[in-house]
Amino acid sequence: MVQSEVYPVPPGFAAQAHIDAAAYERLYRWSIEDPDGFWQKEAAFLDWIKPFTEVSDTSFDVNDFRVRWFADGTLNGSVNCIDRHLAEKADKPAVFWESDMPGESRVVTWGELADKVNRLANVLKSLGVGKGDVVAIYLPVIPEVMVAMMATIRIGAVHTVVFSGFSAESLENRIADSKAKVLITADEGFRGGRISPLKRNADDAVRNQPSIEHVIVVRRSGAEVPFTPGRDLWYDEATDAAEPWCEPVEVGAEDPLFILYTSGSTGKPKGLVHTTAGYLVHAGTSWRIIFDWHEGDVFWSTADVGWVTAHSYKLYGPLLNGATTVMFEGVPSWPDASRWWSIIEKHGVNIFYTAPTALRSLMREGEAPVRKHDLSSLRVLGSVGEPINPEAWRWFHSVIGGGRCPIVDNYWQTETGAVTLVPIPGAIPNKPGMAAKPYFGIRPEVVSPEGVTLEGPADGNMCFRGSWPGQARTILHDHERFLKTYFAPFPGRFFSGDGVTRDEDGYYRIAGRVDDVINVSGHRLGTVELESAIASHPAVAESAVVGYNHDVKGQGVFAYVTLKADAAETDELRREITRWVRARISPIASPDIIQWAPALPKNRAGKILRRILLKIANNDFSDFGDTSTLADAAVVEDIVARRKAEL
Ligand code: 6R9
Repeated sequence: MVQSEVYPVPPGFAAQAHIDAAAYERLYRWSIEDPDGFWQKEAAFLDWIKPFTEVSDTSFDVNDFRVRWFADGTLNGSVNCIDRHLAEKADKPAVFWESDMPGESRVVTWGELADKVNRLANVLKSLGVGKGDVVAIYLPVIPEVMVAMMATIRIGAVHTVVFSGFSAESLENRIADSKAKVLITADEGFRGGRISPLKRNADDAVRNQPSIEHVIVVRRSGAEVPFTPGRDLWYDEATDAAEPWCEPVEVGAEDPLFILYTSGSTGKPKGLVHTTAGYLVHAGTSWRIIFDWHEGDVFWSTADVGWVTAHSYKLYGPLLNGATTVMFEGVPSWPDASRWWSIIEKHGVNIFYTAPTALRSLMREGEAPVRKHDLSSLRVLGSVGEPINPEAWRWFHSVIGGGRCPIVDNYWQTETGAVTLVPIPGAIPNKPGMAAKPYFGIRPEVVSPEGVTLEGPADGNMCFRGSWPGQARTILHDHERFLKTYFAPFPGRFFSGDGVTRDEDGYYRIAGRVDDVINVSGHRLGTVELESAIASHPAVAESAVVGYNHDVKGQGVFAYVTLKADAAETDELRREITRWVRARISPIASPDIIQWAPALPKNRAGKILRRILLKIANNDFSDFGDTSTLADAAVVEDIVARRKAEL
């Protein structure tokens, strides 16, 4: 195995860090030998209404599955995220918000945040929202998204945040599945100088969804938008008229906190359910440790609020710790490629957390846009969402971090709630591209396809043995699918769906998905979901989608499309299919390449041989392995000839 480069913990960093190498060793061992003792101590991070008496009751056996943490305790999430900081911080900034439009910004203090949260909670209550009801949130990256989430959990309701870049149809599917009672949206959103018609999408999404009784509309652009009296309310008018105090509702530790949809290897996005106490303990304590946040630090995560990264490490983590965060509505490339760097300089950001795909696209702009700004406030950098390639890692480290900031490459998933693998910055030397070592209480296993747990340096499936508090408890309405997807493949362990390599130093490198999920710019897309969207186009007979290697996005969407007999293979139809997918899922899901294929390679049972299609998509035409199962070998030759002709 090649010895990869090692970047030691920067001089002086360990001495000021929450966790140094010795503390990591000691606490990790404790967390594994005595998980209940460890997590009981961590749970003291929260303010409880009624303390719990039992720490955990867990089993990954699919016939006797249980994941319960701190189960008889009670609490309220919004009190932990907001109220408890008010005595010290009412006038201090909670959020520095930067608009898409340069020069336009807002500062939100903890006191203002609390006021809005209480008022909106009262509005929701007056609309009949109560404990366990679902509130859907379809908002851009504006402080109101934080208010909406906090107001929802203040009254014991459950939020489901839907990425504002998703189409009306994607929003509708999530509302239909979650049976949300209220939808909170905005008139319009801004990104990169472009306007997105959020209210219009919201109207389309709820038209046939009777579960939605009311739509609350934040005025973001101030444009005239359709308004349905009786059903719709303006956020500003309703909150201004509401009382400024709302008694927080006491909820059980295992009551649901939120639902978040993510793509899986079947067509339908799954609504992962996170519960209150376990999630808040894991997200809140780990956020402070892995980013080595100290009182007074300014933290910025560039993630969109629709993803789990933002839930745990842009919203809940900072809120639980009373930290000041930057929120930026726009994109890194608009009006020019120095936008992010100007924001870091303006707010003196100390901890900056982003995704490899963005770094790769900014790298292409060279160093000039970076050099225009003073980034000396930076102390810690973070990366998440996909494996970070060593070139991007080095650029991040030297050009953005000035060679002095550790990079916290944290690996986790919507399902795991918060971090599982991470180089804790004061404790673990960096190796570029490696998410390094397990977080406290996490027991990683590299498992062979036959289900054998491998020791030492090894390649295999990324699994975790034993429960941790932040893990999702179920898929909404589909517990069977939850067990089948995550706990049945390798009995006794949670299976992530990722491949992994462990080196001779016990460092882990995530190799990417081993299931039918592709990772485009850090966003998970199910190939089956993409295929059904494409195949629903009237001209399409069938399609197969694979993720091919893409310089900037990590993976790109490569779609093989078989048309119906009466349709013609034109560039216009390619564009139309692309628009079709954008409208049905989102622009993220747009096929990068559409390859016409008169037929798809299948085995005799009719199963598409994706392995072959993946090689062709990566322009690798050499050796297709065992092709004896192909029903018709000529199909592959034909696709190869067509692909070569287009290169
Ligand atoms: C937090 C988040 C999860 C999938 C996961 C894996 C990939 C995330 C990573 C990473 C390598 C990292 N992934 N972080 N791969 N290194 N540091 O992204 O959650 O949106 O559910 O995606 O993302 O493939 O399985 P989610």
